Amino acid sequence: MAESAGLLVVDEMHLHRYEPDPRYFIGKGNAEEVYMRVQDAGADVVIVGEDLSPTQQRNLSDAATVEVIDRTQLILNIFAQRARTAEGNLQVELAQLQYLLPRLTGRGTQMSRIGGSGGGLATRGPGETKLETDRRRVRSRIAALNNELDEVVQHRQVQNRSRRKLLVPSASLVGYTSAGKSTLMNLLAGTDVSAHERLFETLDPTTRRVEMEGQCTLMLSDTVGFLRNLPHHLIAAFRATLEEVTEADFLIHVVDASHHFFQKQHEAVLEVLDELGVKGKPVITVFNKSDLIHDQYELRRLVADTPNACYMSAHTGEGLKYLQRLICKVIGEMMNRIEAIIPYERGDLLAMCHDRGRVIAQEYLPEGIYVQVEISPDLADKITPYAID
Ligand SMILES: Nc1nc2c(ncn2[C@@H]2O[C@H](COP(=O)(O)OP(=O)(O)OP(=O)(O)O)[C@@H](O)[C@H]2O)c(=O)[nH]1
Ligand SMILES: [Mg+2]
Repeated sequence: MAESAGLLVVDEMHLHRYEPDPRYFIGKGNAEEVYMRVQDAGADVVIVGEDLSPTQQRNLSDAATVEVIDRTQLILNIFAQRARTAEGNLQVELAQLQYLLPRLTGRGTQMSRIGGSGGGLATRGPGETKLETDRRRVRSRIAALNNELDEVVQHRQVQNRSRRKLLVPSASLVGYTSAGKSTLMNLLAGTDVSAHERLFETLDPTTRRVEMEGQCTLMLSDTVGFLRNLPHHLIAAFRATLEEVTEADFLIHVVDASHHFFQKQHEAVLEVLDELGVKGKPVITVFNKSDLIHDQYELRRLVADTPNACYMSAHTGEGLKYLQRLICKVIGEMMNRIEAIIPYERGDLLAMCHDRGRVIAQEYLPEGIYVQVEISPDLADKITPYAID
């Protein structure tokens, strides 16, 4: 993560404690060792791979004589570097300020110092003006950001609603950061979404209409990657992603099967989904990066043990056909199959069957057009008046 933030790691310490020290997190003796090693290595910044209380962070920073960053702050810094759109920037600023608020002490703040030129992180922090702000001002800024985000969210909901009127089934790509969601999005949708081995490459969701070789059509969204113990206020800030995920008809969970800890990552994503209140949606599990795996037997076993799963390489395209078939299968299961005789004057309904559904059979009869079609439940309602048993 530190490297993803653009930092050069010059030294590492691994510590075991039964309980975090309330004052320094790592214990006073360890804090003194950190100071020595910071001096030796000439480090600008110390990163602790867990979350610190504001007091621990302050004390440790005093002991080390350099800035101390905890896990959440590091993630926030990566987010700040990745944010590209206005909404992305609003989300990151909101999350940073929420993190900052309990850490404001009137003697300057950790967050603002990173944003400045002092630290080793070249990021866009909340900005210099925040340095002088008191809690009240931060709170009012948080309120203003929330309002701005509300507007953006409302605007998108309008878009989503008109998208829903098309009644094409929608799916969200979800998964651990760097699992290959954007790479898969590009492969399926022919998009040009940025894919990179850096963490959290994607911050803003992208949605495209995708056709699976004429067999089925869906609206596919690429979303922000998840992470083990994703801090809660970060989740709250990423409403755009949340909405895509909670509003999708089904999810495509991309797992980097070549990763040493892919099982843990798999579980972490399921946990985050649970926290987001996403339950009961159909999930397709894609074991990705098969090109990096030698043991194909293991992959097959994984797929066999997981419902609605396939393995593939978003990089080489291997296994793409299986995924496409799986997607059409899941969509098919969500659709209603109807047989109807549509009167000749209702050509609009016939056109709808062809545009939005999958016509399995069609025949011109004297009393109308016989169709057998798979179509979403909402559209099926329009045809049921002409349905035959
Ligand atoms: N070898 C191999 N590399 C892959 C495959 N899929 C993705 N990658 C690489 O994995 C890295 C991460 O891919 P992304 O598509 O950016 O991953 P992501 O899930 O969108 O990541 P975030 O946006 O950070 O959540 C990139 O360097 C990709 O080129 C694959 O099937 N095989
Ligand atoms: Mg991505």
